Amino acid sequence: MSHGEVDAGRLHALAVDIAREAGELAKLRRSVGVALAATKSTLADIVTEADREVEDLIRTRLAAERPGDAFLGEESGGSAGDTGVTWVVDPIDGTVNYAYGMPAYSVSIAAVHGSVHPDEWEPLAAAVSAPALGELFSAVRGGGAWQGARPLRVTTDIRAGALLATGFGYDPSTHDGDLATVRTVMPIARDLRRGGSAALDLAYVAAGRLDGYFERGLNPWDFAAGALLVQEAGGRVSRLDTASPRPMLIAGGDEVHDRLRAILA
Ligand code: LIP
Repeated sequence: MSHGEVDAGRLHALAVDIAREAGELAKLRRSVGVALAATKSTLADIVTEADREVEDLIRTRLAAERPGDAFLGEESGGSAGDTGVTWVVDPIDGTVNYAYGMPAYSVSIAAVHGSVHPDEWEPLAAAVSAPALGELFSAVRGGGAWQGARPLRVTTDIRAGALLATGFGYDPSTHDGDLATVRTVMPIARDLRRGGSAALDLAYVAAGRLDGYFERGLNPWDFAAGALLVQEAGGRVSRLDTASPRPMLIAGGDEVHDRLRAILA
């Protein structure tokens, strides 16, 4: 036992089980048509009825299995607990992809210990389910990262340049600055991908399908699970410019991580 007598292995098994069930619900709702529930920070920042229903399923399952844990979800906010464990949840990451019928969306569930601040929490377990793609990625602190039964490992050879992913926020006024950031990073890149789900981008870094990832302005629920996947796959994740309203997240194997930090810090 570690982290205040919390069994990370049991949290991992629970995260995987709930992410799988929540992913199937998201896929079912997508198959019958998606209803827009509301817009948030901008007209482009949408929430669907499925986002809310999936988060409710996750929250209900966790309350039943782990009643004393805290919760922080993208759609329903936070609730306190008394066990030291907080579940950080994005019910459908890649919501715009989901609304348009594109398969690159994911259910992201992480269990952290101690603080709910990303620079202070201790990640314990993670699950990222991509139901439309038939894949589930998971990790347990100190126990490795997996896609199904396949162990994950970040890449190390970037002699041809790094295959990088990034993303852009919902506020159009930030796009010029983010595109300028892309321009500064391209000299180390072989190419760039923009998948639309931070959790899935980070899972792909962990799986060696991307060499690295960088993005400004993510919310804790976007990266809580994916960051542990990368770390348990031998990579590194850092938050830069944390005093700004849009901190920068970078992830990759050692060389890519350090080269992104040198450019973006
Ligand atoms: C999304 C992130 C993505 C980012 C989008 C959005 P959401 O999260 O996963 O990387 O580029 O702007 O923040 O809103 O789909 O949960």
